[in-house]
Amino acid sequence: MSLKALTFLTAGESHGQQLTIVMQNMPAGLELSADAIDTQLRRRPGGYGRGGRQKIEKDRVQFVAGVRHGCTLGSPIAMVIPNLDWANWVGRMDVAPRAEATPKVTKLRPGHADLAGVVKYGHDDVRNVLERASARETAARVAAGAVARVLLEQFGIELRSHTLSIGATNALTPDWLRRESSGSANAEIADFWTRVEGSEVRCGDSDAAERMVAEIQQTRTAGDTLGGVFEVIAYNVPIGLGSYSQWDAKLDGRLGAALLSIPSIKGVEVGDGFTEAARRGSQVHDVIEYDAARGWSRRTNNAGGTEGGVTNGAPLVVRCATKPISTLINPLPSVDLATKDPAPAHVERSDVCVVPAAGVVGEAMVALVLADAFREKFGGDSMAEVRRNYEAYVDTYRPG
Ligand code: EPS
Repeated sequence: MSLKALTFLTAGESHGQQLTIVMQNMPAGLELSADAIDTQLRRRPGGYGRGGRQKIEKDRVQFVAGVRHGCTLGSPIAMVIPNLDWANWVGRMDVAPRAEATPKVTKLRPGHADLAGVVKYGHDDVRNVLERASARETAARVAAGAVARVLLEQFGIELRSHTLSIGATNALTPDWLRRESSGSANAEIADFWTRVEGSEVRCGDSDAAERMVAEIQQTRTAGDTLGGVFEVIAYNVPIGLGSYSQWDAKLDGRLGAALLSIPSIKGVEVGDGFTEAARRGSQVHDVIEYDAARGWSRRTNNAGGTEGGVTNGAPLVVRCATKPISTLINPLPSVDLATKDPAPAHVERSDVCVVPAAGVVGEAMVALVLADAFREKFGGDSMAEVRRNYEAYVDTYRPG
């Protein structure tokens, strides 16, 4: 495996004291504030279909290393996000040994990491698995992704995400959204994203959004859960991130791995992915054009911004299929770990649908992959050095 240029680690249990994030190899001299991270954290817990936990948490980051006077130092960056719900779990989630026994979770939930986790780690309490397998961890990813995003924004890269479907309800999405090389510079595209950010299911098709909310309501009443599909688009990505030279350098593979690591994500496609399989090559490949004023461009963007595992200058487009989450209020039949007798699965406060939140997490993971590939391509220890390297390279193909 190649050494990653930008690395990050997260730690923390869902009902533990805090989430902790450590990032390595961000350049020095990047302006970074807790506000920039909190702005992204605020986008994740919203979304119709979340459970009671989101009323408790007010995710805010604290930088504890790597930043001084509002600027990165080039040393590892450490951040923490306190879990406000922890106060309600003191005792049950104590780090120190406990005299009195804590009730164990033993009824295994199909679809969660419960069974595989207890067998793998030798636990007799499913809580020891579910606390870390919980999607609470994605708050840490959004914080790391927000740091990556601050770097990318310095070079005009914009990241967006929206919901394409929830359950059986599909949104109609204009094709120009994925074709234009600029996000906020285009008024129609900017309007679409404003609508998405204002939608409680993060969907730019207002009719479909209403039907999605209704479907979530019906599903909640039935004690069930719902999945869906979201799309992430990155605008203004330079040509040349990733490489065809080695299997693990290919950007598509890196995106796939990063996105599939998000809890509940069971499928990823780049560009038109699965629908391309049924079309002829002449209908799929994006015709190349050159214009002295615009430089390189494509008539279409079916490839979703990568060819040969390398970005090609078109918007990067990835879609993720999210399975319905696995804690059901109307539980599926299962087995009790302690007795091996049949028992309904464990029921714990949870969400009905997390697709809108998952889109925000998807954006964060795409930001981290792009920032890693960006650091790999342009190197540099300080922002001034990164910028020199970036400008000199982009000048080799930029028109004018
Ligand atoms: C989750 C279960 C719920 C979610 C949680 C993920 O938490 P709780 O068990 O505390 O009600 O709300 O997501 C978050 C806490 C979050 O911040 O996204 C699970 O089992 O994965």
